[in-house]
Order: sequence, then structure tokens, then C-alpha cells
Amino acid sequence: MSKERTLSIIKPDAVAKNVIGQIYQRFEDSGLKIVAAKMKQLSQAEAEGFYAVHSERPFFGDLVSFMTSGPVMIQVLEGDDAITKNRDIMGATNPKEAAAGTIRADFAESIDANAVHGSDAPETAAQEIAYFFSSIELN
Ligand code: RTP
Ligand code: MG
Repeated sequence: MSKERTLSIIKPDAVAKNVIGQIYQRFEDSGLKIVAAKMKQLSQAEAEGFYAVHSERPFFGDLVSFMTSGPVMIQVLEGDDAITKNRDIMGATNPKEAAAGTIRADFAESIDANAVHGSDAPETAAQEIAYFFSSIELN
């Protein structure tokens, strides 16, 4: 096992539902440590840049609208195999397919409003952390 960092976002639906604390508890219970965090209202340009990899997909406009519909909570999680561990506790993208006990199964409504984001690989984790956090905000 190797110690890693990953970027997590609690999306506008979950912030609006007032479950930031319950989701943080899931991170902590799984052994992930929150090493940086900020609440932010994303601009359209910030959301488009973050999800630029999906810019040609049919759902891109809806995804950007949703991600800018209210504040998000952005955090860097650290721990052994943090990227995979976070994806495991998040559950499948579509909450209807997410395993019981995962964050998306318990807090998400739909494939669009699916409660959380997590980086999917070491390269994207490094890019996404740098997108939202400067070096002096990380230690
Ligand atoms: P995320 O990036 O937000 O952690 O989600 P993910 O890796 O599980 O899924 P990804 O394929 O990266 O898609 C990003 C977000 O776009 C929305 N989506 N909608 N309607 C659709 O077919 C569809 N597919 C993806 C989801 O909200 C997903 O979280
Ligand atoms: Mg993704």
C-alpha cells in the first residue's frame, strides 16, 4: 500500500441536504484524513475547466449547471490507496447502481445529482488538487 492524496468534492446537492458532516465521517471511518478543505461557489468557467475532459459529452451542459447551482465543499484526502479507497466508499456514478452503504447509495438522488466527486487516477488526482489548492494551502 502507498500513501496517496486525492481530490474530493461534496457536490451542491449534498451540501444543500446538510450532510457534509455525515460524508466527512465516512472519509474518517475509512481511514482517509482531510488534509485541506474549502467551501466554494464555482463559477461557470471554474466548473467547465474542472470537467474539461467531458466537454464533448452530451451531459456536459447539465453537469456544469449542476456544479454551479450552489456551493460545493472541496477537500484533499490522504491515506493508503486514497484514490481507490475514496472511489470505493463513493459507490457507482449512478446511485441506482451504487452498492449498499456507499455515499452515493445513501445520499445521492440521480446520476446528475450524485453527491460526491473523487479523482479517478494518480495523474488526475495531482491535476485536480493543483486546480483548487495552491502549494501554501497544502502541507
Ligand atoms: P465524478 O467525476 O463526478 O467523480 O464522477 P464519476 O467519475 O463517477 O463519473 P464521470 O464519468 O467522470 O462523469 C462525471 C459526472 O458527469 C455526470 N454524468 N452524467 N448522464 C450521463 O450519462 C452521465 N454520465 C456522467 C455524473 O454526474 C458524473 O458524476
Ligand atoms: Mg470522473
